[in-house]
Order: sequence, then structure tokens, then C-alpha cells
Amino acid sequence: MADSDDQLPEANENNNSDEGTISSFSLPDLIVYTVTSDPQYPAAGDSVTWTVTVKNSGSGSSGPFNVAFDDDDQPSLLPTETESVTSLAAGSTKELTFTHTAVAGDQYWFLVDSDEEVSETNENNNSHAVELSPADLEITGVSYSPESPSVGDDVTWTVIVKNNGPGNATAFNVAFDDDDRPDLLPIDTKPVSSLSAGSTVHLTFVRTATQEESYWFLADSDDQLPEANENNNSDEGTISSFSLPDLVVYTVTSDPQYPAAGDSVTWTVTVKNSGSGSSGPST
Ligand SMILES: [Ca+2]
Ligand SMILES: [Ca+2]
Ligand SMILES: [Ca+2]
Ligand SMILES: [Ca+2]
Repeated sequence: MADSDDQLPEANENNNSDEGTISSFSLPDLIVYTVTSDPQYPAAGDSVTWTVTVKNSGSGSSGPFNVAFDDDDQPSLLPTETESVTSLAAGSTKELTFTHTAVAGDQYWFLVDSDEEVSETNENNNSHAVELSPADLEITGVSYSPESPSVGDDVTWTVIVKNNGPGNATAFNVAFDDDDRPDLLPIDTKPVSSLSAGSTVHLTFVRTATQEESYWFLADSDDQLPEANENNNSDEGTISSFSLPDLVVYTVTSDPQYPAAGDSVTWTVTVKNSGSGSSGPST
């Protein structure tokens, strides 16, 4: 106001004041800039540290706000965890971390300004969702021992299961069966408590050898793990060569050694298996 102390007599005393209003403020625009995780491919069962970089991509600075982490798509309501930021200048970034043990089937959401404390040029770019990384189990080998069993021998089957990743695997079962549906009533199953990405596990099953039988192996036979590829979990094994017996009459002896007519004679017959396989019952 001019002449606010009214020291000057003026021709018009009614045009000395005006009002000022800032016509446009510079507003911030908070965004989730990046989300990274440790481990890089987080999977169910892992303790995962999420690092969220929040950026103010607007032209005005921001006052205090919260960043929410949640396991559902409403992170403004009862989030799993929140972190506070006191201010963020235009163009600046701020890193926040959330540590949480991942649960199978989970997805996670991050939301900037979850309590809507900051007016922004864009309120619709504040959230970001991430998924867990699946495992991929694959049967990479089936073998048996001994190499040429006889019918009736105990044969040990060894199956190699690999987790191709990228995520670690939590508990699953491996089934062994004599038909092509090892998911249904298998002969035997073996549990695996966990298998990290890139690792393999050997499992053994013992079965009495029977000619003309094939065996099937299935990883994650109870479908406990969601996987990147569900179509590489089974394999088949068949014994390719059996050892056969070769029975021969080896010796015949008598008691008495030189029997005569009328003697009561005990004949002892020794039968030998000169083959490489063992024999079943014979008469
Ligand atoms: Ca925004
Ligand atoms: Ca806002
Ligand atoms: Ca698989
Ligand atoms: Ca599976």
C-alpha cells in the first residue's frame, strides 16, 4: 500500500491498495521410480529385501509423505509396512527398504503418498506391483543299478531333479510309479524340503525287477509349486537288459558209490547256474 502512514494529501485517496495471489504453484509428482530385490529372483520362502526408489519428478518440492508396502492391491488400507519421508525436492530420489518373507502365491504392491498428504500433478502414477519368481523343476536323469539285473533282484532307481529357476523351490514331492500317471496312487514318493535355483537333488527308489515293466518319475507330483514350465516334470525308465540264468546238471553222485541191483540208492544231483542272471524256482 502506498502512503500507508497517510503522510501525503492526495487527489484520490481510494486507489492506493491492491491484492496479490500466486496464480500457480509448482507441484511435486511422486512416483515409484524403481523396485529391486535381494535375492534378485525372489521366491516363496525367501526373506526378501525390497528396495524402492521414490522420485519426485515434478517441479515443486514435496512435504512429508508415507510409502506403503502391502500384499494386496489396496496398500492404502492396513498395509503390511509403511516408511516415512520428511521431504523430497523436485528431481530428487529416496531409497526405502522393506524386508518380508515371501509366501507362495503372493504379489506385492508399493504405494507412494499412501495417506494422500501431498497434492501432485499426477496422482495416478504412485503405485507399482511385483510378482515372485517361479521355480522350474525338471527331471534331468533316470538311471538304475545293477546294470543287468535278474528278474527278482532289488533294483535301485536314481532320479535327478534340477531346479532351472529363476526362483528357489520350496517343499515338493517326487513320485515313482509303474504307470504313466504317477500323480495318482504312486508306488512311492520322496519329499524334497527345498531346492535352490540351479541346484540338483538325487532321489532313490528300490523296486524288485520285473520283466516288461516301465517306471515313471514325476517332480512336484502333488502340484505344490507354481512353475515357469509345468510340462518338463516327468520321465520314464525301462530296464534295457536282464541277466538270464543258465541251469546245467553239474554232478550226479550216488550212495552207495557203486550201486547194485536191490540196493537202496540215494542219488545226489548238483545243479549249477552257469549264467549271469539268477534263476527263479525250478523243478
Ligand atoms: Ca504422482
Ligand atoms: Ca498425492
Ligand atoms: Ca517344471
Ligand atoms: Ca508344479
